[in-house]
Amino acid sequence: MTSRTTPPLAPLELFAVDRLIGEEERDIQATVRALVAERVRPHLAEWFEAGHVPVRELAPELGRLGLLGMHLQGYGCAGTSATAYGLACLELEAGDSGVRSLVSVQGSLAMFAIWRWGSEEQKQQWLPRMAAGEAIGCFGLTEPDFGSDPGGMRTRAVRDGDDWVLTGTKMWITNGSVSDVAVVWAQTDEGIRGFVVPTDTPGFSAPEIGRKLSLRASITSELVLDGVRLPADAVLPEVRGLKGPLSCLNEARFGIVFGAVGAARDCLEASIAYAQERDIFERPLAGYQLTQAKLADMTLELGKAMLLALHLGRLKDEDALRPEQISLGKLNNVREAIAIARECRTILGAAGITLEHPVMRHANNLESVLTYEGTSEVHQLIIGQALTGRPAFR
Ligand code: TGC
Ligand code: FAD
Repeated sequence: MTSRTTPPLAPLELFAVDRLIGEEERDIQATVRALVAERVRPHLAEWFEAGHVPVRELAPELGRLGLLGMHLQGYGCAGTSATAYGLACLELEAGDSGVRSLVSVQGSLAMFAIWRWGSEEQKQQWLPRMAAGEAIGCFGLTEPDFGSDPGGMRTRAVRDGDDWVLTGTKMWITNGSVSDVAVVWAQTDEGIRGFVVPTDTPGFSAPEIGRKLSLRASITSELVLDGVRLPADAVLPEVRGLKGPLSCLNEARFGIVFGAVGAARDCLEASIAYAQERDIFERPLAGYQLTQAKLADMTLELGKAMLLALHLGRLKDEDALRPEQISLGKLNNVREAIAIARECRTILGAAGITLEHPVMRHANNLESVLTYEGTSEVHQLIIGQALTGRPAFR
């Protein structure tokens, strides 16, 4: 019997992924990791248990590091590479999917919609404050009866003189009740259009959705638009049709491709650390072949997910990333992350069901991540259409 041990390697170290990441991107990643360690991780169990996250306090700190609208150019945004943005999402989600979601919705959905499709006045009015985390944004696409099929939305904007009047309900909206501005998508006589809605406009309310078992360190709300009257210049002038909101989803889904790797990495690292310390039948759990088979298989999937994320990041940096390729990454990486989280939970035994360890919190969060930004089935159908040329959504 041998007792020889070798110094352990971290799972992604084994893949030597650092060699694929430039120095500046590595620095950004390390900075976000440090922020998460100092400012987020110590509070996560408490936030998750309370079903609350201090968005107003956290956002300016995220803004100071340039994480809000991070890969956008101008208007106070950091203008980093897409890969750097992805790596930031990875580190944020290694903390908690809810914190990554806060950043995704602010930067990739609300800010991106204004940045890509807004007027110069809308950009000047909102983007610098949103980049600084002084103004919070949300993105209202989903409705109670239209999630996967947003084209069916019933929220309607009608002209009244020069004004627009919005009526309808949006559902499952991240940051809704803490937002200063909502980007709301609505049917009009000219097709689907986007509106920039200050949340203090009469007729707007955002009741919070409670009793969630997932993404508890994130705020989720309804948006109720009860005859919300907006001036003519509230509409996003540069886009009509579903491609407006779908173009924003591309950005947020890209961040999730990386983010899911972060959640999975955190689970794997936590369960390896636990297995090293936990004695079972008088020796460490980490030394058993069954445990090592689990760890090896999970490391393979984690590393493949990371390599896929980095490949998609490079494609995006070359402006060559197609939406179907983002679907490959979102489908694979979230599906594998949730499988890893569940397998890691088994290694922790009973201790794994508590908030003393991050694993089941990640597993529960990943249930939302699997569903939002296009369910697994929607991404299978997008990939199926790419492979066959036949849309099978309907
Ligand atoms: P379809 O007929 O295929 O397309 C309508 C128009 O949109 C264009 N298009 C896209 N444009 C940009 N990017 C994309 N990815 C696009 N996909 C399609 C398309 O070319 C067409 O343009 P045009 O000019 O010809 O009109 O649309 P469809 O009605 O068949 O729906 C397709 C489907 C099912 C793939 C799509 O609707 C879909 O993705 N459904 C899922 C909805 C979803 O993901 N919702 C997410 C809401 S936001 C959220 O969840 C935030 S969670 C918090 C967080 O992110 O952290
Ligand atoms: P449904 O569309 O009703 O789907 C139910 C099931 O049917 C799923 O399994 C789905 O895959 C399947 N299905 C759908 N179409 C097909 C098909 N053609 N063939 C076979 N099966 C199919 N939305 C926003 O707009 N903004 C936000 O900020 C936001 N934040 C969210 C935060 C959280 C925590 C959550 C959970 C959701 C959030 N969403 C947000 C909503 C999210 O995008 C939707 O939940 C998602 O798009 C799925 O819609 P749905 O829940 O209505 O499910």
